[in-house]
Amino acid sequence: MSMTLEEQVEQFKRDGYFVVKRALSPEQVSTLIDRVIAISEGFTTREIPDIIDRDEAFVPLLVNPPVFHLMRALMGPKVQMESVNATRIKPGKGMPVGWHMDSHVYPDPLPPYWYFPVSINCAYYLDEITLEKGPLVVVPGSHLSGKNPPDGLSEIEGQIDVMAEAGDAVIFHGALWHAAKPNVHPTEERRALYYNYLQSFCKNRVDNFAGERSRQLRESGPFYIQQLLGKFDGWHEIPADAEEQLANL
Ligand SMILES: O=C(O)CCC(=O)C(=O)O
Repeated sequence: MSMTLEEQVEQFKRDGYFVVKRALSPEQVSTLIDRVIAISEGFTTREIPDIIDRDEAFVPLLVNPPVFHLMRALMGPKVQMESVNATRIKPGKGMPVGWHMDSHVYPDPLPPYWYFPVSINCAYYLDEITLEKGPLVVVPGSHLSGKNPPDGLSEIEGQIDVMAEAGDAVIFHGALWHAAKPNVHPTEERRALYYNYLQSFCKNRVDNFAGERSRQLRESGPFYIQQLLGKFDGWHEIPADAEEQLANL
């Protein structure tokens, strides 16, 4: 049985992550795989940055309903994007990522409301993620620890491998301790997209949306996309037809 939005929020607050099953349809997955293959030509790094400006197929996912509704329930209505990247890890390349957290903004002592996230990352997995493909590893509840994770990929008590089917999304709190195991599958690729959402009061020093498509969307796109790409400074109205503007994306 599917969970209510309130139950999803409660689980996220407790664990620091939540798996959104079937966030993408099989058709979307197959299109996005083709686009990731096309834009990744020539890259040898793990991450392919600024994918909104590389292909328009990545734009609608900014406001993909099953993720975007939950994101706003968790972060409030004025969320922005920090970055949007892709990875394509070919067989034999491995490319693990050691323990880290994405937000290093850490008050000490922690305020009572510290589940409140500065950022939440959404990883869309375009391939089934098995143990061989190198799952995301998380330490549930570590977003409330107030501590940094150890370096490397050493075993941590309570750690969990997060398996996913193609099209699932995993959203995780910026302070959650997480890592990614290597892709050791002999023949299959591991492809994923990362949509990192940020509180609007945490302006980034680096603009990851400096390309022409991003600039046009920020100037004249649907309201929520303008907001996500950083059009507004400080307080601003949310127009009554903001949701309707997303209907044709
Ligand atoms: O690829 C993954 O499963 C996780 C990548 C990661 O650690 C990150 O995006 O911060």
